[in-house]
Amino acid sequence: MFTKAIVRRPCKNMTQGITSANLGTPDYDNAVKQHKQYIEALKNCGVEVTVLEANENYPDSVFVEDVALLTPHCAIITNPGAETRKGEIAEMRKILSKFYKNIEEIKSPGTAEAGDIMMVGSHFFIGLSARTNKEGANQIISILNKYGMTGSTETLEKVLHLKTGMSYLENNNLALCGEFLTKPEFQKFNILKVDDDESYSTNCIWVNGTVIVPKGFPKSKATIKKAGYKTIEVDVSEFRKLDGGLSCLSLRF
Ligand code: CIR
Repeated sequence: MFTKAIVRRPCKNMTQGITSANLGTPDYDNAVKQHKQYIEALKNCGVEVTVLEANENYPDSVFVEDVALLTPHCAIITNPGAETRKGEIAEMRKILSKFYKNIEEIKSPGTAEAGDIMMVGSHFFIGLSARTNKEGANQIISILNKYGMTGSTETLEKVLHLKTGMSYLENNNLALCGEFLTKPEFQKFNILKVDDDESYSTNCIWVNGTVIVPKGFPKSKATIKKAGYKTIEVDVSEFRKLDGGLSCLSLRF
């Protein structure tokens, strides 16, 4: 169960955020509205939400998930692979010290973004991507081992972050799409296949028995409901324009 979440309000400079999406420039006012609805959805799932103020110095700072990996035993401050995001970690370290006694960090030349890391119980799948390198993944695995947890790596081919293409929904259920569907290590899960035309919705989040899904993907929503979950739809179209999904917008712990 999660009891808490951390989010950061979008900043006006989000229009300068990194993107490969080709969906146009995000509309700041609409992003603010959508972000408020996202916070409401988290609260409806029973978590207490810490809302950080917008930080105009970092256009992508709304995507808080990438700068820390929160585990039941420690917080790991990452070292983002994107140059313009590296500075986001300083403030996050201060904030997490209010919640965690054990705070670890990834050091250069290791890079990691936690959008590349998926928690399945005490095991963590780590995507090797343009943002998370082998050295970063090895540092994460060593830290996890120190606290009695484990990690393993996956090489990404097409997607930005590991969780762009998969979400663990607890109870052995794994939403998967594209390049991940056939990977042998995921065959032990009950795979909830996401069709290519709804691939954006693979990034959804389990929060205390409810799955928050992006608005506008009816097939995925039906698949998740059929697997026994209550769903809440949230429109995150403005964040999609910056390659961001639902999970990227919060840290849940
Ligand atoms: C970036 O490229 O870093 C942001 N525009 C999007 C980050 C999305 N985060 C995630 O998938 N965990």
